[in-house]
Amino acid sequence: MAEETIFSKIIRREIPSDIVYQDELVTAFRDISPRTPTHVLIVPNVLIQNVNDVLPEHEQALGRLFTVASKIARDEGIDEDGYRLIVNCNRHGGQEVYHIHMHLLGGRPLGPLLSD
Ligand code: DGP
Repeated sequence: MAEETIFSKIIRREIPSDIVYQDELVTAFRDISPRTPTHVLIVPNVLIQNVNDVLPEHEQALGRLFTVASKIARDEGIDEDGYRLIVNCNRHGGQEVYHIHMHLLGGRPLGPLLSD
């Protein structure tokens, strides 16, 4: 059984966070250390540690991450200029929180995908 992270508490609204969207499948909230003017994390409400643990039964919730990313990008007014979606996995991917999440980053030009 995967261990819960701080994100489960955010999803259940047990600790404060800036939630911008929530439905029965996913929750989206502003990153605590934003790297760009818009930096939102979109997470499935169910705990999946990372991409290595994704199963066919998760497809609906994980598909919803994209639907909601598209909506938030529009709401934030960054859809036309563009933005970046990132999902980190494990150590080499730079994953810090082991509850799968999609970063929505935008609001300024982001440059090349990798800096080194
Ligand atoms: P990653 O490296 O992909 O696992 O990104 C984890 C992100 O989660 C990182 O950008 C900071 C953010 N984060 C960590 N703890 C919290 C928290 O308690 N609240 C919020 N809003 N964001 C958090």
